[in-house]
Amino acid sequence: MTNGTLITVAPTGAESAKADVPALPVTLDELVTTARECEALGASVIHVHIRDHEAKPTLDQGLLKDTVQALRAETDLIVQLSSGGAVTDPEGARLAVLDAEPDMASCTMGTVNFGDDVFMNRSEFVVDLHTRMQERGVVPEYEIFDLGQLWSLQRLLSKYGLPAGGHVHVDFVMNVPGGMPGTTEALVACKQALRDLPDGTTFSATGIGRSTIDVIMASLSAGGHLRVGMEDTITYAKGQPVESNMQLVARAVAFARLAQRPPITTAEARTMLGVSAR
Ligand code: KMH
Ligand code: ZN
Repeated sequence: MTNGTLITVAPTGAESAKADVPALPVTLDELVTTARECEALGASVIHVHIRDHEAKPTLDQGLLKDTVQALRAETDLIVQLSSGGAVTDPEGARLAVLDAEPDMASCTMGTVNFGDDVFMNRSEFVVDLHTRMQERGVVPEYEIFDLGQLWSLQRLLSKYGLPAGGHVHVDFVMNVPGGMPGTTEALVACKQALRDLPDGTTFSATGIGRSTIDVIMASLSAGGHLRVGMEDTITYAKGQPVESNMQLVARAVAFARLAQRPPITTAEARTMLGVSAR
């Protein structure tokens, strides 16, 4: 078990518009440049949403395949595609993300209110996603928006078996309006609930919006890992827009170093997560 910190960058997401957030990477070139710079700073996983030529969220198969190939060619990062997409994406397109053959994909463990929208994740859909990932050797990151979703994960694993790679890694996505808050108390409750999951289960945490710093500190002190990026945070401090994903990764790395849990390498991250070497 490493004492270091796995740092995931989530550079784009599906929620912010390029017109509102000009620093958001939306083209393949912008994404690859961001990925290289974040890797150099200490990120080892990239959580990817892509945009079309109008900078709108898309799950286009060809673009997803090009993206996976380009990130593999230009970086050593673990490439994790979002299977969540945007709240409007249909289940079929979300399952088809796996056809782009990423190292990892996200797998959200239940339906959650998402601001004024609903992020739908029916049980049957989650089972489909989990079993298809097992068949294809794609390692899941289970996204947990609320405490009860950890019990759904425990039921999923006991009925359908461990994920590809044999290791369970979850990400607590905190402070979504409709999910759990981005507080130390909520993170500790989630961590305690991990006792019902397989030994060695690891966790990252993501604090949406202004909860990002509280969640970074809570996760580091609780032995967890970090996800940061402009998918989750577009304001660096009050009245100060985020300038780049690198700024957020650099801040997370600085916190991790202060906690004496420096960023782990991509090779260490592969070993920890059960992702095969290329
Ligand atoms: N964009 C959200 C609806 C994921 O990537 O798996 C879903 C999301 C989670 O971002
Ligand atoms: Zn996402």
